[in-house]
Amino acid sequence: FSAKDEWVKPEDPKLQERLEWFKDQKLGFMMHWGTYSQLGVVESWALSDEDAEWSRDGIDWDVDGEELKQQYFDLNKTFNPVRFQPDVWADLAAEGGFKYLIFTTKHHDGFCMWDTKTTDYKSTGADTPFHSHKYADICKHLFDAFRDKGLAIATYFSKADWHTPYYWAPNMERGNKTWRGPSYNPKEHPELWEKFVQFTHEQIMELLTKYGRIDVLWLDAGWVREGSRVWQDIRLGEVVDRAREQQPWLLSADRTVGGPYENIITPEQTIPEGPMDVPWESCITMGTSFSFRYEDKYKPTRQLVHILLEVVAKGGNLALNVGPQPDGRLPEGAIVRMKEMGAWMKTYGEAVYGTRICAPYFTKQCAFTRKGDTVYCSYLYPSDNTPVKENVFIPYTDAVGKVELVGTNEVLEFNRVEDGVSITLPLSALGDKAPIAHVFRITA
Ligand code: FUL
Repeated sequence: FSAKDEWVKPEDPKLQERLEWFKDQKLGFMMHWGTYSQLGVVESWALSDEDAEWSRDGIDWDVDGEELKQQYFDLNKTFNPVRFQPDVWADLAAEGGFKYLIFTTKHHDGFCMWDTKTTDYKSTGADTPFHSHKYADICKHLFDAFRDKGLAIATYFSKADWHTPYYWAPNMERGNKTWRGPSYNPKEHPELWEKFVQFTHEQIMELLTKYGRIDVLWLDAGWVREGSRVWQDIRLGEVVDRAREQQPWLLSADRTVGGPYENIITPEQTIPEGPMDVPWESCITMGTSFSFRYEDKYKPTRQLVHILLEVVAKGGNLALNVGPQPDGRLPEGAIVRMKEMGAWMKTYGEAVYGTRICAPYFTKQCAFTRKGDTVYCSYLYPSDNTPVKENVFIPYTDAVGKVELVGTNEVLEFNRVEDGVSITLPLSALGDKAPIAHVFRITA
């Protein structure tokens, strides 16, 4: 993660404090939802010729080029998620143990999920059948519902916008195919680029001033920045500074850009190899895609919990992504897993929330965390039928005075052995099926 070396500690003590708050949260609920959800393939990318092979897979478009793009852009005319119930989503997220929401206010296709003044290409736009629905201003109702449940709000916002005529994104290296946008060169037409900058700033300012308290501005499309291909400076720092006059707690994640506005590093679909001491958050999909797929396969709850424990043991947060359905409901498979994760976190959350890294961090079998003087070791079982042995070895070499089993609070026998501790599990912990993990609470 190259940006790791460019991470800059904010000077403002308030922001330093907010970063500690961020590290405490551990589990975010990310959602990619937009008109693209109707296609059931992938978010926005069907617009990109460069990515056509996979992003248009199974979409029966017998047109090409601009015509195809028009069909994509026309998806607003059928976007009508009449079964959207923000309170139901918020309830599920709270039950699942999620502490904050990360929502796609606008993905690369430029469709705005809030009532912006900058374009009619939005959930409240006249062409969108949903515009007259009581929840048409999706961001407003979603953010309010999640805040009511005590969750914090992060706004995903794509800097790239393939809908506005002020954006230019040519496919420079690969032939003469272009992404959406007029062929002007921002270097030759700074006045057009400036329009794009103003348009983007206005959108972000709307979100940050009219939609209540926002905790994190999560800016995607890191490639839109000076020095990358042909793009020019989009001066987002100006917006963040302005927004902070009203929301001094605001953190920003300007992905892969580094510098003072990338407060949080955001690896995607991957977990760093070792612990990282900068604030970071991995976004990982529950299924295979960020946006809804009809035939998607979700990771088992066991694997999702193990991913979370690995991320946390390495000092990060997990932004677990679910793609809502075009009708406005969450997929059944996702709901089941959210509930199961929540049930697990109810018992074992003390080893997750509010913890910090603790050597030896993560071995394939064990995930360590620390809260004050208490150390937690989650001993992971990869599957139901992994044998559960009575004596468990954990590679922890610091002083150990007492070991308890989280969940039952039984005090466990242990022996100091070379390079670690051997813990004896009580009979009650030795069932036929391996649990997701045994979690040990260790004090000196
Ligand atoms: C990427 C985007 O291009 C993907 O579509 C997705 O939104 C992911 C979280 O970030 O950069």
